[in-house]
Amino acid sequence: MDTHSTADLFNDDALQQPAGREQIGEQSYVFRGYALPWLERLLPELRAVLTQSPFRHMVTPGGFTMSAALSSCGELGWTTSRQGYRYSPIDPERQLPWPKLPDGLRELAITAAAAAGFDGFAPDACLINRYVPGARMSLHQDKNERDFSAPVVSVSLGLPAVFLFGGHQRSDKPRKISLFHGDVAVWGGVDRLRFHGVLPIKEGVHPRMGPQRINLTFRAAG
Ligand code: MD3
Ligand code: FE
Repeated sequence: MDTHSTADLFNDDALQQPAGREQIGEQSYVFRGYALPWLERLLPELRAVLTQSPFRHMVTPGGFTMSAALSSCGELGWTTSRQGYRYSPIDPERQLPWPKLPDGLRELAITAAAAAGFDGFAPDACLINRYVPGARMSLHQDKNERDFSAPVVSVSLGLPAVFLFGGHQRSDKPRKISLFHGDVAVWGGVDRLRFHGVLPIKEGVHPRMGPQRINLTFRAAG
């Protein structure tokens, strides 16, 4: 195929991937490729965490098994069960504390938060989501954290995703934002409680990460 065709130039992904910082809300930003220079440090740290606390599929209070598999590191990990959503210091699968938050992951989160205007971010929880093709996350708000004045920092790895950036009402029509390998998103302040979600991941194999998308979300939860 001719890669310089008009169709290709107007491809959605190309349009949504300029360099640098993209403002998506009053206090929300996507930093394209921000995590790429950190990956040689980050990926071994992530591998060590996942060896200790492997991905597992959790059940929602409504009885549905989530299509994204989860793990966590840091003082607190996010869990869901028939009993509800909550942060816990204990990995329920192992009945042991979650792996500690590795230094490289912590530094990346703090640096990205500061670049978005959130100085003094002190993450105590890193939720790790694994999406295989077809997995998704339906529209929700992140509201299990104690203090909404802290931002959330998200790192996307592997296969691309279409992120749904909604409003403060579930019924507000969300904007679609493509997130690629290495992109870092930071949102806080007035945008902290926006509804958001992830459309089903398309089939594919990422050259570095394989047939999956991994998303890290750093929060101050406790
Ligand atoms: C929210 N994860 O784990 S993070 C979650 O890609 C979660 O795995 C998604 O939602 C994931 O709770 C999305 C990315 C993100 C980016 C910008 C946002 C979430 C946002 C802006 C406002 C609210
Ligand atoms: Fe969320």
